[in-house]
Amino acid sequence: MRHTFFCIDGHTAGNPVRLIAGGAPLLKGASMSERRQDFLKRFDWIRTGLCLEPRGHDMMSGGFLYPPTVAEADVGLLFIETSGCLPMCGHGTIGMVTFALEHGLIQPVTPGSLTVEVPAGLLQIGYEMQDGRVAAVRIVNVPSYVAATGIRIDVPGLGPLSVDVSYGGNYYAIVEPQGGYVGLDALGVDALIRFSRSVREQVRAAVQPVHPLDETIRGVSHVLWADAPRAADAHGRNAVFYGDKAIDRSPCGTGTSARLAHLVALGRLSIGDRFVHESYIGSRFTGRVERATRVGGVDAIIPSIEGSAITTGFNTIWIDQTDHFWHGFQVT
Ligand code: PYC
Repeated sequence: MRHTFFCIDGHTAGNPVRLIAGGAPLLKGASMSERRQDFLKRFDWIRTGLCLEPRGHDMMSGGFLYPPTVAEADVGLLFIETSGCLPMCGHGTIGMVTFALEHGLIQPVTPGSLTVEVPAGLLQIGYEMQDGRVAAVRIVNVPSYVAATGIRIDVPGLGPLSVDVSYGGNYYAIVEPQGGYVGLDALGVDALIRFSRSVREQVRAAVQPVHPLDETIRGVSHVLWADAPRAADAHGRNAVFYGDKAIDRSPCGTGTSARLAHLVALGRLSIGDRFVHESYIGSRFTGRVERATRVGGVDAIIPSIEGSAITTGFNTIWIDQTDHFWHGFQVT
């Protein structure tokens, strides 16, 4: 049996985005969160087939457009990547919204703005068009908050670290420079991946955060290594580890949101502050602390992130069940 998926491929600030514009499965569920669970239960082979080798690679991510389940939203997004279906993905949202607008897959009621439903909640999106292209997408993200602080771990080869956990649509273990971790360039990608696995495993053993409004959003999935910026006009740099082998090429939208909540909690940023965040490869998102809020009785912020994406081409992909590797594989 051959399944055909019509994809628009591209990247947001260097990290891949595959928008599956044709071939999305029909899902059950009264919200995008319930549809995410239904997709994971019945259609996860589509994710592994399209994200893992031989059709994808370690960093591959993307998703589908769906009709929203709430009247105030224009469109729903479901994210896929190598490790699963994230509740929210910032670089994925910037990419999918850009590709969908540029190719007429979304016709906004109010040009320049959209309300997007994702499993983690509702996003307010602003975008700018220039000569038929989307020049920038700004996401006002879900409430972001610090879930745990001062988790002590000991990473073989790096030594003792104190790690905080913050939520920006996914839960992040945040490692600031300290002790054996003096900055990203001293480590390099291979060591970052190796150390990140140990950090995530130890932090998971210490804390199991659960979102106060949606218990399906749980557990530390990502590790954010914070660093000083390279450029004089930026405010920070980071590398985010996700899946089993990926370092985000973009500055990571949900990671930047989690970091903004973290910096506000530490008293280093205030409401209204702007934060230019560099990625491992030097691409940028501009974050902003929009306002204070509360989530499940906890202090939180509403962050925004702005960035841009580029389409690299159309890709018609077959998942053919006569192919021994139809469901994809990963070399670990
Ligand atoms: O941009 O939110 C993001 C993201 C999550 C994982 C990789 N990128």
